[in-house]
Amino acid sequence: MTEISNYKLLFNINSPADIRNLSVEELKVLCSEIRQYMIDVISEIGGHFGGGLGAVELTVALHKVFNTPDDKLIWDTGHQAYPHKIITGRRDLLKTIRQLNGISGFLKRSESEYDVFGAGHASTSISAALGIAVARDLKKTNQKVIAVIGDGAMTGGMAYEAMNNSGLIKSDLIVVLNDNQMSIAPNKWQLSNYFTEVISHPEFNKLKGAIWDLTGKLDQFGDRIRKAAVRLEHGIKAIVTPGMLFEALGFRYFGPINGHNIAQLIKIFEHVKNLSGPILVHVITEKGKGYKPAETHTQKLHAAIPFDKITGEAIKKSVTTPTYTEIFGKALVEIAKENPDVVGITAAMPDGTGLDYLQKEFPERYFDVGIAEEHAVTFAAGLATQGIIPVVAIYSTFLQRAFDQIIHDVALQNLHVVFALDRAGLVGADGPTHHGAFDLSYLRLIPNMVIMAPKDEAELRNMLFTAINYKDGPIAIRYPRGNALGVTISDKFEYIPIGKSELIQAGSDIAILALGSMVDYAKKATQILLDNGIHPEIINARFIKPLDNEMLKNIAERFEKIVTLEENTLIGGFGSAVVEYFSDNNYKNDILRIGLPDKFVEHGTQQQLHNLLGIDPQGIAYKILKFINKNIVNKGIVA
Ligand SMILES: Cc1ncc(C[n+]2csc(CCOP(=O)(O)OP(=O)(O)O)c2C)c(N)n1
Repeated sequence: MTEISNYKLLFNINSPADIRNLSVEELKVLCSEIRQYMIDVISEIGGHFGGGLGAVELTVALHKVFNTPDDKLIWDTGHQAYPHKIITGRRDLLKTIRQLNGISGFLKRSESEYDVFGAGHASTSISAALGIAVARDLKKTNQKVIAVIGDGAMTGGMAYEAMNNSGLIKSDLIVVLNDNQMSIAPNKWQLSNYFTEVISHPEFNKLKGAIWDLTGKLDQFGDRIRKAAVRLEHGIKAIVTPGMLFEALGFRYFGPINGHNIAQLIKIFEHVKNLSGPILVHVITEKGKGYKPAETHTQKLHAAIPFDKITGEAIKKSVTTPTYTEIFGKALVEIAKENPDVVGITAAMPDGTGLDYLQKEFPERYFDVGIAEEHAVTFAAGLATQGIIPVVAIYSTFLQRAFDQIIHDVALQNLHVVFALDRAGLVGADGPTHHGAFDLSYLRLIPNMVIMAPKDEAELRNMLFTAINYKDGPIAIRYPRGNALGVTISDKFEYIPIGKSELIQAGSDIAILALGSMVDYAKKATQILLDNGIHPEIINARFIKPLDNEMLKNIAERFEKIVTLEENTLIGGFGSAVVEYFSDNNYKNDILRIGLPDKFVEHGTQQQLHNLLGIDPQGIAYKILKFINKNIVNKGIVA
């Protein structure tokens, strides 16, 4: 379906320069072709979808009016930038998006000169754009700087820190607020309600024309009159437009503009292009625009797995085991039914974290705080001071944002907050911005923190039960993205003694201390080791902090060579903790640490990445055989 003959214009567009001479009518055709191309490609390979569909006209208008890449266009989060990629020379590469060696699903500086600032995590664009604008001022050049931020990303505090600073610095900067009233889930942005109220007010609509007239004429005046008029404009707008907050922060507000009307978008961008100081253009768009299933099922088609183009229904390959996310979400509801003090907190990811189950069952004990990870943690700390048991469910990668809140607001006061870190380890297609590669390192150094990782879904349930019933302080569980192993689950919960590991299989030649997802890989690697005459002892560490010192002592005394296995960066992770124990206790055993390298791992499937890094069962077995100087005589087959 992506044959060139189906498209009149799209395949002539190899860079934004090619769209600058097109008429408005031609641009409309181009926009519908970009949509069709996105539908054709993404229905086959999956990827972020709804945000991009809604930003097509906006993207085309920005590249038409501004002289990219000299003018600097900075996208927030990056999942909505597929149209941007398509018209900046990566149209044909879209078929490779999020695949091993293919283009990234987000913005990436090394990928294109049009990707001015890398993204993946939300709410960074205004800060980055201000930095770029100030650098321009210092270097006395004159590029335009434009940040595009979604209403979802506006729930992140950093956006306001950046706006406040922009208002102080007064550098020339245009912020485009792409307002589709959706985050992934319905947005939790309080200002949305305010905008809706103002915009639908009849007085606003009467006055709007007059205000824009004034705004349009301002720049024709001389300096003194202009200054006075600008003040007047600010004053009037502050009273009658929805931009009061932005005006108060020092931005000139323009909007709201219909974000699917390309002619109007071009007109407003042409107008604000030459204005000075911080400008905010408020654009209203519809997520999923132009593709009915994505307009209707906005949340489901924010990001899609391959789907039927007609119905929008996902094409599922086969019946699979439940995901860790589902297991967690359902277990939380079971525990919450018994314990009325338990509440759940998500930062804009109800489905992603499995908290949607709690939302349905106990809406009053469920809190979506928006993309506000720092706030989520301190909010939880406040709840915990009053005897509530907050379960903060945040992906490993996004909890990085709340490092100080975990230390200062939770751990220092030794508050009982439960952290549930989904997507710990390599996440696959989302790549380096989203891999959960660092949580063991950033949590392990915090006093009072207990950290667990389950070997399978049954253990995840028991760890959640343990964490909720452990009253002595902060406690974290990290578990991987994707389907669980399919083990039998008991409907009874079991408390796991804090700091106790589990012997999986006794052995005599080498000890493998495995953590979380790596326990299963260690078991699978055993066959190759056995084929080569090596009998490993396998231990499920369960706890990274506190470590099971009794087990470590026993292992140190029985084995000369020890291997640690983890899906976390080797720096400061589980292996580091074990090495510290050995060093502190004067043990001289040989230790091999297997885990993630000290580099950012690219995107690909989880399996491909494990294989490339030698942390799949086969790679693990080979590394162990090399460690004990064994020639590999039998390569073995791993399921
Ligand atoms: C710090 C952080 N938390 C959570 C996410 C997950 N996330 C990705 S996109 C998104 C919604 C963004 O909404 P918005 O900015 O309005 O963009 P839209 O998709 O609506 O265009 C969320 C919550 C993230 N990328 N970064």
